[in-house]
Amino acid sequence: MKNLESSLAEVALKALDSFSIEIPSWGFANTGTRFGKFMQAAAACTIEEKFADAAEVNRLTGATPTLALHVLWDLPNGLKDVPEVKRLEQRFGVRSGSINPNLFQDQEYKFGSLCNPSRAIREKALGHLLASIEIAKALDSRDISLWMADGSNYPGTQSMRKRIGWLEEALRTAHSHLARNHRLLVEYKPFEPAFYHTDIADWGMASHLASQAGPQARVLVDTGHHYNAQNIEQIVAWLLHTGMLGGFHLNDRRYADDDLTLGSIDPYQIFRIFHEIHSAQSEGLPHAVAYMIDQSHNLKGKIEAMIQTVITAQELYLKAALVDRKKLAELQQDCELVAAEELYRSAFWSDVRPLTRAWREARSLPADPLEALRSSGYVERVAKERANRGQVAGSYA
Ligand code: RM4
Ligand code: MN
Ligand code: MN
Repeated sequence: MKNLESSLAEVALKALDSFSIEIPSWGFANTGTRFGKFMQAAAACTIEEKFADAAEVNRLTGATPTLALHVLWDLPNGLKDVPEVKRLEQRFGVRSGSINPNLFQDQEYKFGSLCNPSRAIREKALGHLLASIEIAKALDSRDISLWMADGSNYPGTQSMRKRIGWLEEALRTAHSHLARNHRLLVEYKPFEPAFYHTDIADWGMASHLASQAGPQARVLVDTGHHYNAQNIEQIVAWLLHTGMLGGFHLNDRRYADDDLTLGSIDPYQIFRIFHEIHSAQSEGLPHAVAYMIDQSHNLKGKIEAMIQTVITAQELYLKAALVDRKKLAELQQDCELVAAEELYRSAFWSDVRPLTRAWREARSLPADPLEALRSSGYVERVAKERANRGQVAGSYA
């Protein structure tokens, strides 16, 4: 750090030290599109392999201490699988992160889970959500992260209002089972797999449901879950203002929920989102914001893509940390439009790579994690080990 201007270096150290990103177990598994899967020899099939890959990402980046788990894919036997997960946590030095219930794969969920017209199916879905909360308790995970595929495909075929009521009721019950340190994160998405209406289509609906559920519920913003041209940083500003921001599923998109590499299409948007958070933090943001990656690459090497994403997130987070917020507030107050915009933009355009590199060196991490992955031979080694064992069927897992 000594060669860098000391105030900049200080901002960088502080910003990067405080920025951890959770990686998803499903990001290491074979995934595909609705047209097919391209298998990768190095893809992880077992929970042990997923922990091993997560540990490799954390070893090289120093920024990913937790692994998000999807209950059905990672703990198919529910609570019974917890001791094994705990052993893996110890062995690989990575903790379990958010617990993601799966309310979209079982045949019964064809017409919905928590919003299904059938009481029995709603109860089954609630049972799974409550079981997921118990898993979070047993693993000492803070966040239970709920995404549902519920919705309908044809106008007039479902009562949207009845479904709101069922959902409110289910989330209230779920909330009453949370431990004191838990948070229930409610994710929204306006399309896919339902294409006429989804039961939690946007941040307003998610925020309403979270407030109805209770004080420990928050909204989860997946950056891929918006219509084109949506001003996501404004949504983030609102959620910060109302105290309802729980965290992010980070990824990029061009058309739909593409789950492309963060910043590969619109890095400025992620910068603008991070700016809102830094700005709220500088005014004493009262609660935690979880940063989680939600990407599962079909074409790129999975570990490589994960590391590339972590690096990109750190760079954009740091760029946003460099905005001179005091000066910006003055320019905003005086309506100095061009000067304000130039100040904002110049932070985005500054090359922070020397700073991230210096941070890594100061923390005894590889200066170039992607290069370190290549020279470690990890991917080739696990590809060989994993090549000939049977593939696990099913999406993501
Ligand atoms: C959804 C959503 C969820 C993720 C699933 C696999 O589109 O983003 O967060 O758990 O995909
Ligand atoms: Mn998501
Ligand atoms: Mn998604």
